[in-house]
Amino acid sequence: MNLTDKDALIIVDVQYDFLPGGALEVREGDQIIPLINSIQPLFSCVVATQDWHPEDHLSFAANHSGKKPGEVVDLDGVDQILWPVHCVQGEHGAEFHEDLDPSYWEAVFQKGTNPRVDSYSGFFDNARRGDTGLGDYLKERGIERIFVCGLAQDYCVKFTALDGLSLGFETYLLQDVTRAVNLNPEDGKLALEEMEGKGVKLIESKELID
Ligand code: VGL
Ligand code: ZN
Repeated sequence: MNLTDKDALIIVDVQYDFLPGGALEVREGDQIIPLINSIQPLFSCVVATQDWHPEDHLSFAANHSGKKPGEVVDLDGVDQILWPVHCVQGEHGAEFHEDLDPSYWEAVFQKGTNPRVDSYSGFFDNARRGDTGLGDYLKERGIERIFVCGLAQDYCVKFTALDGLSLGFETYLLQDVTRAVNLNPEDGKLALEEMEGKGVKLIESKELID
């Protein structure tokens, strides 16, 4: 595949809380780190997203009395799955893994900062009321194709890819450079099917070099 300066790599939420041992761990999440480091130099534009919640965030089960992670509540008309407390601003769990090389990153887009609405996508919050600026950033940079990788395949990676598509970017998912949280065992597989059905192209990282 011939990469040009119109291509961007988007690294989604490779933070301690989504890695093995973290508050919202993704199995094998750490296995993607060396792959990310090996593909970053192939791109002239690399950006990262960071889940970055205030401690009173309403996606946390702990902030709803009597609720447990996995239960669903209504937040201003939007269904919200409740999560364990994770990626709290300034805490270790919110930091990027130290083995990930940030030297290629042009910018980091933080999301999930409004306590009343969650934000899976790196572009918009789940109510589509707030915008992180990532879409305009990439458009101003002349980007036409985006390559998405990171965590978790069935939440933030999926929503980032689908929003990228809706903004008109030709969108690729790096299938081997993501892992699913799989609250339900099939969620990762269903996410891949949904992305592919909507027009995201599924590729393997080795295809970037061929
Ligand atoms: C994520 C659940 C809650 C993710 C973030 O990065 O996929 N999932 N917050
Ligand atoms: Zn979150």
